[in-house]
Amino acid sequence: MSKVELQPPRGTRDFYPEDLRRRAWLFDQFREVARRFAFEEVDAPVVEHAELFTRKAGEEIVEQLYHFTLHDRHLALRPEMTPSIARMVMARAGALRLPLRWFAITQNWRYERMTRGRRREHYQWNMDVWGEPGVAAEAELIAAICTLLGRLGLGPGDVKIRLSSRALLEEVLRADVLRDRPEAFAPLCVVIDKLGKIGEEAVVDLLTDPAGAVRLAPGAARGVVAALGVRSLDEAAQRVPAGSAAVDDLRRLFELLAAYGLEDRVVFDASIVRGLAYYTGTVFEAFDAGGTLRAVCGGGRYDRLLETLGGPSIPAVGFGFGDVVIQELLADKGLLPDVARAIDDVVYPFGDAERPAALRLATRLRAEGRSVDLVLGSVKPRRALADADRAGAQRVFLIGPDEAARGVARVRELAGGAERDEPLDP
Ligand code: 4HU
Repeated sequence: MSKVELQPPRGTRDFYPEDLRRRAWLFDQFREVARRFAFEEVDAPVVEHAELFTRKAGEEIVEQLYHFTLHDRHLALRPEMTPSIARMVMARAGALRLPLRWFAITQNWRYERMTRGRRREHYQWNMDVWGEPGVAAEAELIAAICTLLGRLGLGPGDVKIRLSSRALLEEVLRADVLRDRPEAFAPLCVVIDKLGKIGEEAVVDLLTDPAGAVRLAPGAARGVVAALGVRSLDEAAQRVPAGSAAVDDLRRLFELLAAYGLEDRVVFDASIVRGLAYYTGTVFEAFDAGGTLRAVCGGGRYDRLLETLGGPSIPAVGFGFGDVVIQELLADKGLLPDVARAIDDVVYPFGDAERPAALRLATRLRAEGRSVDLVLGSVKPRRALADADRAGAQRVFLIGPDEAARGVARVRELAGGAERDEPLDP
């Protein structure tokens, strides 16, 4: 047989121990923040019925669905967690106490066709609040993101959250270019989300494409792009009727964020719309201040997702925070830790005769909760000590013929080099 391919499938990653330690460290940060905000962890299968994800708004996430048919079932690897969470909420809608706060850390998949150097999987920390229509939910979620960023050493000068509202944009457009075409709003958002990536001309082309879902007149399309350029919430407020619910919500949200002490972390940015069709209200993304990387995280309110899946009406808001961009940013800033192994003790029998005593000692230490590396095979003392040092162990228990005869182990503290005897059976 020819040798197997050593690279994992294109766009996927192996995690060697040092990589997995770093990933586990990041996930621990996610979990710790989720715990402090009293969110409960959930999970769901990575394979779902493809129809859970298919929508007709032209979203990249749907066009890149990693899907296949097996035994007449059309299945897909999840490209994001929100639809699975929605399915879980819907399945128990009558029995759940709302509002609920759930989080998940999941591997998500996309079948990216232009593949050179592009990834097909990533992990994402997802936090959602279901059953709370008010912006207190948004404020709590954004506070959780900021808590995480702060723990990682990223201050307001490093990462800012840009925030807007699709409800506000919808108010502006409904009074004008979308007066007769309310159904064009979601696909319009999907298109204008691409503004930063493909530029104004390409966005106007898509908004006016006679074969597209939006089909604006050229002047209207330019007006939409112009509306995204408003500089402040006050300026945006002048474009909607007085008493706009969307403006009131945004003002209230900024008040709450200020009360969390986050006024320097979150800014209004009318150009934020997000690329998913299901958002209905607040939308936000976090970016590095250097402006060189993709979004660190993003989220928003999606009050009608459950209805579109055939369920009851339950308001919801959430975010996804990926594992890739944050690690790039932390690496750039020298904030990515080299996570050491966490071995406590190495137990080292000199030879076969001492092995039974050594494994009894290892078993006792393990029962005490210590992480114990029992040296296997016959290893030279220098090698055993060097390995113990590399593994970051605190202590080495050496058992040679003399120690075994006296019923002790020679204990060496690797930090200071101090040595003493300790009874094998205390
Ligand atoms: C996405 C979804 C699944 C996998 C990857 Br990589 N990226 C969209 O951010």
